[in-house]
Amino acid sequence: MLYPQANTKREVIDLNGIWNFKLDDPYVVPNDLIQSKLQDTIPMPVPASYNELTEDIKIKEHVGNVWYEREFYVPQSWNNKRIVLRFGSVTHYGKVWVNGQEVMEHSGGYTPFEENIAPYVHFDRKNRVTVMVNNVLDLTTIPIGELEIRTNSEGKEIKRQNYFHDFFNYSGIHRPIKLYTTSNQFIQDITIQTDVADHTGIVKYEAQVEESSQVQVFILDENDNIVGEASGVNGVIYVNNPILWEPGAAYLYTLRVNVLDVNGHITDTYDESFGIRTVKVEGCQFLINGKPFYFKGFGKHEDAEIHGKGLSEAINVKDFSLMKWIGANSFRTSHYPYSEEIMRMADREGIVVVDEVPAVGLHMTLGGFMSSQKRNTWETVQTQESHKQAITELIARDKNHPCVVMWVVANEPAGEEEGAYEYFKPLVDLTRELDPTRPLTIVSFQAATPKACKIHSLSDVICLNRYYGWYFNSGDLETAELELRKELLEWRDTSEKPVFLTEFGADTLHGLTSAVPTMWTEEYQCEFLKTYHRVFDELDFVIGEHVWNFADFATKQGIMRVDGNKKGVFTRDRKPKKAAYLLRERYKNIANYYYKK
Ligand code: GCB
Repeated sequence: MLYPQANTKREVIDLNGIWNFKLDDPYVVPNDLIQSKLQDTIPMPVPASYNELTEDIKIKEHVGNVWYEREFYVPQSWNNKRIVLRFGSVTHYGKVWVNGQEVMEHSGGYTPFEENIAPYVHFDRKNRVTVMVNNVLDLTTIPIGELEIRTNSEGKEIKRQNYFHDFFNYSGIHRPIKLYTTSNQFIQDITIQTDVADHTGIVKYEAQVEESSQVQVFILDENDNIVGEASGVNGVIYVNNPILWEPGAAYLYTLRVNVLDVNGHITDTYDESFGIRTVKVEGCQFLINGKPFYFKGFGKHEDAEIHGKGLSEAINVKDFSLMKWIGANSFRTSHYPYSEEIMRMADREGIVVVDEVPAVGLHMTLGGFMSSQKRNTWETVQTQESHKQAITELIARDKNHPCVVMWVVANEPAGEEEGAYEYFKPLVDLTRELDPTRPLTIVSFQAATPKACKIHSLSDVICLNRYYGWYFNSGDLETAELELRKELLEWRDTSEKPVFLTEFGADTLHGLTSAVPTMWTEEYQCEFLKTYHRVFDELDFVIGEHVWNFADFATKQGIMRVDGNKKGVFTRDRKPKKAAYLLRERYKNIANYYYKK
């Protein structure tokens, strides 16, 4: 799916800013509501999570529908064009009306959706766009959740959203809303796959063009020189001696697609940037451009004070700056697709991305570990369809990003439970069919040991989230080290695949110190990391380490967390804890390539 682009043939209007907002409380019948403007609204920014922008707990913890509305003009010069209304993401479900007419709906809180609204807009007066957002998670959605509705002793209905993942269920319109034009003869999509052989870049492209007569394609280098060209909706272009996209040294080419009408006039054009690079798993190595790469970095979150999961370009720039400062070369989009804006920045900055589907919490026993109810996950969830949709939409959105080197089909599912293989096999097949060029993985939960795990054969890289020394062997790093080493060696013998520690970390209260490293202190976080580092450095099949987490982040209220998850190497407002200096020292001495001989 193409990102909205203003160019010689396309225009973009930004609909971000303050919208009118209200809770659906009491429940409002949509049909009544959309005939006239929303009443009794409060101002609400887009993009942002709505949860923490007022002092009202009812808004923070709201479960169900909320409404957003604003007015906008469409320039008369846009008449006779396609006018596409596009949402970067609405979490988790959105339904959209233009001038009271329903135009689209979308489930899945982290991927874009759009529709041509030309038939519904006025050119001689204001237009009104109304969006209903719903944040309910259930056993059919990705991520999953369960809605608990009960009546209290006073007869009042109490609604509670239970969910099995460890980050706050921020909701709202999280990413930009844009209106853009194309001609009626237009480029719907572009797919680019690259390979390299004998100093030649092989660029395979496919353009999906509506009502086309003729298609021209050019490859431009960073100085806008044409280095290759072709015609037709698909083909292969060879680039001699290409400058490869490398971690830490990004080089981006542009694939320009022009659509021409019968008279040879250009009716639509689109510039898609891409990198020439290869990715491959071979033996116990992860190869980028044929060289063994070592992942150093973090599992992250889109999370910040005040605006929650709403896009902030400022936070993103700050985070990339901190990642560079500390010497990281990669991050994982735990536990959902991040904004398109982040992905574009990672391409540009040469940061490697492990790209994750929002399939988190697929583990009924883990999620419900405080309850006596034990359910088999795969007999309980009904997520196969939404999971397929989430995979399809992620790959459609991110397939052309050189920064993306691996797909994550799920985080910590119940891989040790009966039925896991049958659940995942079709999803993995789908992922490979949609993108045969990148490896994939299913990130493993601690209970899915080499003996217990039923799904590791489906992954190209064994990705492990491990908490020896925290949830297990709490406070005992000596035992933690032995257990970690033992398990990793078992993985080597069981799988003969590369092993990547995608999570390991200790909750740490910034400023809490102790000469004797004890849990929650900054010193313990440092000792914890050093313990893991010792083991990683002994084992050549360990090809990466992502600390959990880059920064402290918000979680739901509960007895397990004090003001959120504190496993950040940085605080939530991005101040370094002591561990940041330790990591910086380590990362500076780890090259991107050939760290493990
Ligand atoms: C995990 C999860 C992550 C949690 C983390 C923790 O394994 O993947 O979402 O936040 O553990 O801190 O417990």
